[in-house]
Amino acid sequence: MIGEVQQVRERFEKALAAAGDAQALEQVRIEFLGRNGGCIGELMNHLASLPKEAKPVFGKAVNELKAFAQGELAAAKGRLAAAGDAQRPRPDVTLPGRRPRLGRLHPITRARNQMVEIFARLGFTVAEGPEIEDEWHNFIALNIPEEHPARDPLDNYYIRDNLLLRTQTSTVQIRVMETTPPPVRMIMPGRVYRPDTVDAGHSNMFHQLEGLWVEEGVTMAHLKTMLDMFVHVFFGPDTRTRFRPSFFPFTEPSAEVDVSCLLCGGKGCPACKRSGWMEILGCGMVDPAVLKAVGYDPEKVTGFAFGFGIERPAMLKYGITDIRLLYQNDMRFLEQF
Ligand code: 2NL
Repeated sequence: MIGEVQQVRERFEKALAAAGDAQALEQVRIEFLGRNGGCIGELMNHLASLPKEAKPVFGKAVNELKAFAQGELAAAKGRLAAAGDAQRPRPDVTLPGRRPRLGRLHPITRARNQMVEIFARLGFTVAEGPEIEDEWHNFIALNIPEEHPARDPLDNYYIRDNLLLRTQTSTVQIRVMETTPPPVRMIMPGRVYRPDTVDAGHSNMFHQLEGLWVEEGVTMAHLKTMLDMFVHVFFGPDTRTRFRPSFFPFTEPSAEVDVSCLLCGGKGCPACKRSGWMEILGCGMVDPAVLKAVGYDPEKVTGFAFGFGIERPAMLKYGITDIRLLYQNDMRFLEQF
């Protein structure tokens, strides 16, 4: 009986060697391993007629043949598939690839990132807050009284009573101070909204970055040093600064800061209206009334604050002459940065 198993094995090997394509292989599989009438399966039918002692030996031999046939068939199938692949034309890996369309950061984002990075190196952390605000955070805590023109309903985007789009990011500074004891040294970049008529130089939505440092012993000297350092890194080491006395309800004393004209270097040109200077930011020592409003003790801590728009310095740096280009998502414009 073992001889019969050997015979089937030899027939299988011959048939397999002769099978040249997938269809022939499948025929071989059906002939030898087919569920109904496959030769190897049929061998098992002899089992019943064998003497008891011979049964295990025979059964083992048939099972080994079955495993062998399955393995050989799978290997032959693999060889056929590989040969087919070799005949198909292969991709030319020396051709230049498809260049991926690289994205880039919006010029406002780039300018903001640079500003944030400079202040981060001076020890400032970043805070953000809501764009919809109440009158406490946008006006009252900032010492802007009810009758102040900045609170005119026509000069603000009111959503309803006591709810408006923020006009400056000082709102975030108020929120931080209300929830954090001093010292705080933070910058607040973000969008702000004012119903101005839109033209080449104005937008009713723009970006602002405000800064605040409150701690025991902070003076106007710290303020001047920080802002000088910022201007020299952002606009270049040859840029000069000028602090002019000014007034804001939330700072006392207050100043406006000019930089030497970035286009003419200070000689005077149309861009700086022949003055040689460009105004870029407002600043001052935080008014004691503001410190009191957030629960700080103005007898113990002092602080400075400053604020500037991101658009104007960004436009000066990148040579953009119309602010509206920044909001139109025109790829021909944006791809230049
Ligand atoms: C500007 C420039 C400024 C501030 C913003 C500020 C924030 C707090 C307290 C005090 Cl919480 N001041 N921010 C200070 C000075 C100028 O923005 O020209 N604003 C009208």
